[in-house]
Amino acid sequence: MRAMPFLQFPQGFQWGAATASYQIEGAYDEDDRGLSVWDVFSHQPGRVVNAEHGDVACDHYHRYREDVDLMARLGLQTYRFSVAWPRIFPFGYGRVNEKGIDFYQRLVDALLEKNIQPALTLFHWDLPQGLQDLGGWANRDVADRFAEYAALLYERLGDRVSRWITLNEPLIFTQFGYRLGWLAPGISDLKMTAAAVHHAMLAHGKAVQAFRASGRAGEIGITNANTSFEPADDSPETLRATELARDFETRLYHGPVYGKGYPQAVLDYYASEDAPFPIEPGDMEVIASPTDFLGVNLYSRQRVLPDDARGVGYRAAAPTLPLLPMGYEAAPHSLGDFVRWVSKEYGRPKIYITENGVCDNTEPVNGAIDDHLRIELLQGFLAGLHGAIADGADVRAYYEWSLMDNFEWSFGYSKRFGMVWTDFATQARIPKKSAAFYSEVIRRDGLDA
Ligand code: GCO
Repeated sequence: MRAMPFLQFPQGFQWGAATASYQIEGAYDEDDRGLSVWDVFSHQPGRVVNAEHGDVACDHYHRYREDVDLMARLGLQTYRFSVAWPRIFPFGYGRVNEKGIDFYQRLVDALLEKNIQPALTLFHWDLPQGLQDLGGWANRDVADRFAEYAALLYERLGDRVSRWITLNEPLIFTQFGYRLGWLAPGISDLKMTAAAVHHAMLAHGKAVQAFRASGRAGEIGITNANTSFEPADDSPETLRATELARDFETRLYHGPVYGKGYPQAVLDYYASEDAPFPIEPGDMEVIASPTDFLGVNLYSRQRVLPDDARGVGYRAAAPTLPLLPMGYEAAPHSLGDFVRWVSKEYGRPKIYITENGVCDNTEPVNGAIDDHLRIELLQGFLAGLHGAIADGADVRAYYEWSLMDNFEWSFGYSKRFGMVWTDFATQARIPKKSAAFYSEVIRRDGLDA
């Protein structure tokens, strides 16, 4: 028998997993935590499948020690989590809540004890409701409030956290939260969307500046949501439409970080809809404050066609690959493709894959969860990533989404992304077959082709 070729990842490559505060913590009203937009939104009728919410979620707030032990048993080398802003500032600003800071200090200490490097996301969608009441991301002041919150965390956690992510997926929380209304705060208003996008990017820039001013050692970057866009055919119109998709969904959130500004086509579109970007002098310089890495989240691809009937000039073409439970295509090649593209587009930045994963709802049979679809697709994603690295992309870490099944936003608990099964009735955690697969990848620093 011939040995299978082995895909060896580079020396020092880190393997991890990711979660987010509202999706796992629960304890929504404990230790003086304030309410977030997600507490309010998820309790409104019709917003979340089965009227589910994150009041308890994975009860991680009480079980973080066991969860860190579990991470250690799986062999994780790094763990990406987010801080719930309303635990630190119950209203978003003003009074600091020491109990909230204490929780994250204990969590980080537990990680460090197990030799797991913390990667801290400052904002993963749970904006304090107190700030939403003032207009949320549509109010320019939010950028300064965010920088103050960030500065406090640098001061109180920066002695033990050295990897910082400013925002998770501004594309998603602005477009789905302020234009489509499918996510908190559930608004549909194009003017507010333009404001939210710009203020989110400004908040990112101010938080980067605050990090440099803090004098803390370490690195900081942004995490964007991505789709690998593919032209559905070779016509010049379709190629042009694919660039427009990249403008509206990718370059809008990356360009300004790398000093390229917002794409002109996007600015023109919003202006033509009477929703101009509220850019003030100096803003673009703040947003372009140099970062240390780029966080890449990616789950799938999308084929693109031109569409002149839509103001944006493009639309998604019909899927040709099997669909996953989330409704998008099973396209493992998309990770390597996107990483190649983004690496080239922005001058080969250092990249962390801050999220990649698969929803696989396979149920336990005799206590075992054989989530083979997840394993198969992860193999494909990782093989593609290996190829992109071989082609020169500077990728240093991979965080699987997610450590355990959790609250999947408007899908509630109906979509399971975990490598560990969460029994939401008992809070038992059962590692799935894909967890064993991933542990083996970590142990060998690679996988069979
Ligand atoms: C996102 C969020 C995660 C999701 C994950 C699975 O990418 O939308 O960062 O919180 O749970 O992506 O859909």
